[in-house]
Amino acid sequence: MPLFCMLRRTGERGTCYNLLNIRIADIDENLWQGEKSMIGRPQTEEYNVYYSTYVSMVPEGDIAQILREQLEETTAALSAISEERGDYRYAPGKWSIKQVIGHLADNERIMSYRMLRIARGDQTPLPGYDQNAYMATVDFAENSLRELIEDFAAARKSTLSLIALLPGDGWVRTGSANNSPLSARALAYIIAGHATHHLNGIKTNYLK
Ligand code: NI
Repeated sequence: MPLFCMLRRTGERGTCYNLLNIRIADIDENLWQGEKSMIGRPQTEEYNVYYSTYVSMVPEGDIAQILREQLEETTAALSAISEERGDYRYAPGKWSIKQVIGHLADNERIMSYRMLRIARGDQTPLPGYDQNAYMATVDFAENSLRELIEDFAAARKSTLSLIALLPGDGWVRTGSANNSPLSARALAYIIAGHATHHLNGIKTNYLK
């Protein structure tokens, strides 16, 4: 059973990959339709308005495919940055590039953990987290840029695996996090939009 399949263009054959990004099968469009996860865009009542910026940054399409392609694009873009540049901050008090990537991995794990609980029907109110308090406890300068990129990629691959195996009815389940309603599929969009937000920030503020 392939863990992740993508269709490069409508009408073409799809390609399936396992978790190590190794191509393991080709499928035609008919089979693809059967395996494809149809995760619709979340309604606005499925997430706090705070997240609407992130959700709106996600293009139309299969969110699982979008998250997978984002992993490839993000890894490629970050890998082009030199180790020396990793500790660069564009202004005093701003996070370094390494800290932004560390934050991306933290956020990915927290959001996918929320996704699991909510998709399984868990109605326990989930706590928020203070990203600045988290950052104060860890010195990402001690890690290489490459280590941090690989850690983010590991977290994203775990998200992709969770998504690939999630039953369809899990996606529309809604729970509560940080005192607001939140659905599993909204979390998938928030994860994607949040990463896009920070990657755009790196390109704009750190790589000029
Ligand atoms: Ni963030």
